[in-house]
Amino acid sequence: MSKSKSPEAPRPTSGQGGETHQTASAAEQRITTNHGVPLSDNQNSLKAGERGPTLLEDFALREKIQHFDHERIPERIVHARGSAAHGYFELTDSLAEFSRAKILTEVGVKTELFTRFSTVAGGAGSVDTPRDVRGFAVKFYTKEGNWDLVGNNIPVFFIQDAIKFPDLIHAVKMEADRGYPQAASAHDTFWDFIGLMPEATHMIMWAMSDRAIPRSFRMMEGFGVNTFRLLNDKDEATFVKFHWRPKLGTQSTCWDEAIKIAGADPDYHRRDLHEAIAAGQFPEWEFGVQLLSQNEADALPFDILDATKLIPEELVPIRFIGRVVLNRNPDNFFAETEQAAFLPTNMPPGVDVSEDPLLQGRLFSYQDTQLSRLGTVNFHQIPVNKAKGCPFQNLQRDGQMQTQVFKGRANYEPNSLNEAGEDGGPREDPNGGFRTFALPMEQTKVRLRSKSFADHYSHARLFFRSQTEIEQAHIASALVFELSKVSLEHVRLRMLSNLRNVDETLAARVATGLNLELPTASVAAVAPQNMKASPALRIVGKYPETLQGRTVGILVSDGADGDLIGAVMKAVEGDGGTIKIVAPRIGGVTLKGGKKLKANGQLAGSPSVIFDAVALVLSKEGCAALLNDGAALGFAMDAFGHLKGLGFSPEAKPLLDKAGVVPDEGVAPLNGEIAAFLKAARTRQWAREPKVRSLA
Ligand code: HDD
Repeated sequence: MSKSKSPEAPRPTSGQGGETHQTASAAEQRITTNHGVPLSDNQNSLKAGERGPTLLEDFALREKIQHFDHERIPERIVHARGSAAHGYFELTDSLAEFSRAKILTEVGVKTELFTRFSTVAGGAGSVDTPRDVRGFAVKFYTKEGNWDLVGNNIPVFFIQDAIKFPDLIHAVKMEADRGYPQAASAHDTFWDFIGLMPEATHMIMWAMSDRAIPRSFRMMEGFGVNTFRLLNDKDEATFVKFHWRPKLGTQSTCWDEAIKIAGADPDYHRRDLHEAIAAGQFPEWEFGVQLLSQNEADALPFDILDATKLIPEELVPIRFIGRVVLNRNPDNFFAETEQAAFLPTNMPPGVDVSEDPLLQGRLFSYQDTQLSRLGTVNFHQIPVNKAKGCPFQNLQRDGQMQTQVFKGRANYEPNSLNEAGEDGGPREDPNGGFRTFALPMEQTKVRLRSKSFADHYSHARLFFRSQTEIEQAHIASALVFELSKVSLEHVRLRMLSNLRNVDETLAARVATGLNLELPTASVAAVAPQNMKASPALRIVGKYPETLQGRTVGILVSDGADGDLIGAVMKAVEGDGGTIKIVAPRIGGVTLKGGKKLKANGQLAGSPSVIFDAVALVLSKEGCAALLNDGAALGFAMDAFGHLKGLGFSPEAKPLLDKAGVVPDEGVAPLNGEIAAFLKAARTRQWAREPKVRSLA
């Protein structure tokens, strides 16, 4: 073989006097090894001759490859896929009567925080929109240490006792022998487990509701789920549940849409959060508490230590005490989002746990899991985890990746080194320090579930019966979808038996959807009660009709009316919405009159599922050219099917007709009048649903 260089593929010769596209202009920008040795060539490994083998001596190559080989760390066992942002909490109403935590008593003070949203079941590389619970974890960097509220977008949980958590997660994740399905609860092992755990039925109602297919992280409610305690100056305790309520309202996708988004944009939620913050549209939540005394808790017909139960707002109203704003994207995904370690054990003085047996298990698990994920007891020194705005100091020493350089001899306590003029190190603070609620106890050791946890169906019934008809139909249809993916008939039948205890009409609808005979009802440990409906648990009809946080996609063609496009853009943006132009080709189109319009997305890669509303502004010829284009037809058909507002220039009508779009209130001609389209674009067209989909 010839040793001469190939003329087509010139060898980069950076650092050897040859041409290079990237030489350092200043010493500070020089690329170096991890130990600071500047490099002259980052393009070529060191070889014995131009075409010879690579030399072991090449420390720069070895270091670079070795570091790369170790880039991955274990992903979270659950909640592996997530996205995060920095922001702040501002207290507007003091809880001094109930808590001595400064963050809950200093009105007007802003506390930095870091929030990570996640799905539960899928791996780190899974998609954003499966049917799943969403994690809602907040780390407040308070003056008195980090406070981590590690919640979800659903206020209850599947199980009552932490000892069942590994079983739950094994059942929902990929099946053990085949390694699928990824990020989906619609499979045998999940429903097998759920059917055998009637305590999960309430959570299942939520997981089958539209709450589990959120439109955006910005449009999710957050809940601390477990019951906690607040402790005041006198160490008096009050039970507390934590709530976040999104300013944009709680909003969801349609199931068919969520499935399609998974293909069109697997990073849909991640992108949405990042782009909103980058555009200065800062996501915001009201932060609230439900407070109740021991007596009030005792008077409830359920146990507040049972995480499968919620406290209806109609019984104990939420007191909103502040706001959370997310205003800064992380600089580096790995360093911040991936290495963030949330610990339910992180609480400032004035906040304390309850005896909820699910929470009690969590108090062990998170600290433990961080050790295998982050590899060292010093993970609290990673910048995103480090306490800010307060000193942290103790006598814990050494360990892998220790970054603190301690001075002096005081690594034990008590000591009297100060008497010799040395620094004696930090001391405990009986007044300002964390104190645990002095819960009176004299008990027998048992492995028992409290009888007060035995009612598994009343809250499931409460949730289902509190929903609008639309939402009830979605729950029934989601159950049909999921159980249709179950291959074991006895598993389907068992779920139907359990559902009869929730609501007979629901069980019958699901049975019809599966084309199965209704089996006898399972025996409930405690007969379900009819609780007073809680309209607060609905989504439909509650979120604000606004274009804020919503994106309108305009499909355009060559020869389209630029004035009309401009008018739609102005109106949508004026109302707080975002516009994306979609064109058959990414270079854009030439409008009527010759002006060019650039596109944000190409039609095949920008289906209507990624927009909240669409407008089709086409020329006659442009429309004709798209009539046989599946992507164009799908654009209109899906927008209509997903109950979106749809505006169209008169020339685009043939495309709508061919796509099966039937005029209704949400389908608005754009002939000089934009108000009707704007109105339609601000919400979903629920009235259309029965015409486009058969629901259970
Ligand atoms: Fe958990 C992560 C939420 C019960 C054990 N959990 C994790 C995250 C969230 C929740 C949001 C991701 C945090 C992040 O973004 O890094 N978990 C919950 C809620 C629960 C719950 C709301 C019920 C009230 N979890 C729960 C139990 C156990 C765990 C009962 C174990 C006994 N959870 C973990 C964990 C994780 C975790 C294995 C995995 C990775 C991590 O902690 O950092 O320790």
